[in-house]
Amino acid sequence: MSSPNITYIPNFYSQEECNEMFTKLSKCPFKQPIIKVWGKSYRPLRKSCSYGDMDIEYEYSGHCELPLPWNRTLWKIKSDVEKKTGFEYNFVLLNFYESGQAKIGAHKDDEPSLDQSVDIATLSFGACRDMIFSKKGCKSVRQALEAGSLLLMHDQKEWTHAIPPQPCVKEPRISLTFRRVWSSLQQSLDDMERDYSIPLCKRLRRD
Ligand SMILES: O=C(O)CCC(=O)C(=O)O
Repeated sequence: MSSPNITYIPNFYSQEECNEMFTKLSKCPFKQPIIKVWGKSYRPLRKSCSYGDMDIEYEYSGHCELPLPWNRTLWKIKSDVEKKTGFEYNFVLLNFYESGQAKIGAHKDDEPSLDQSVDIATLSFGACRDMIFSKKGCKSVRQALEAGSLLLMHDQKEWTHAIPPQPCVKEPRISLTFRRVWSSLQQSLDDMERDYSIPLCKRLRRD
C-alpha cells in the first residue's frame, strides 16, 4: 500500500463541544510515565493517562497502563465514536501536549495486546497538530489534526505515525486514542490454548 490506510473526519464535534470537552478533559490526572524506546528509559514531555474496562491492562514501550474506570465525559465520547465506527472500544489513552515542544516519535500501535481488527480512533481537542505517516520507500504523508476531528487508522502493519515537534504552536492539545485491547482473562485463555494443543472447549468439558 503506497498511502496510509486512514480516514480523516473533520468537525466530528463542533467548536463549542470541543471547548467544553477540552475543559473537562484537562482535569484528568495526566502524568509523565517513564517509557523505554530502543532500550533507553526516558520521561517524555507529553503527559498521559488512560481509562477503560476493569479487566484491562495495556503495555507499551516497557510501561504498563492500568486504566481508571470510565468517567461520564469519556463514556459519552466512546459511545459517539462507537456509533460512527461500528466498533466496540474498551480502552482509551489520553495524551496531553502542553505546547508544540511536546511530541511523540514514529511508532506503530502493534502491541500483541491490541485487537488489530479494530480501527484505532483518534480524537483531537485544542491546538491543531500534524501527524506524519511514514513507510520505507514511500513519500511521508502529513495530516493536520484539527480540533474536533476524528482520525481512523484502519491498518497499523506497514506505516508508522508520529506527532513531530512544532515549536510555533504555543497552545495545548489533548488527544484520545480509543483501542480494543484483549482483556487479561482473554489473554490467559489464549495462553492456555497455546500451551496445550487440545482445544480449550474440550479441556473445560467435565465428564
Ligand atoms: O496524539 C495523537 O494524536 C497520537 C497519539 C499516538 O500516536 C499514540 O498514543 O500512540
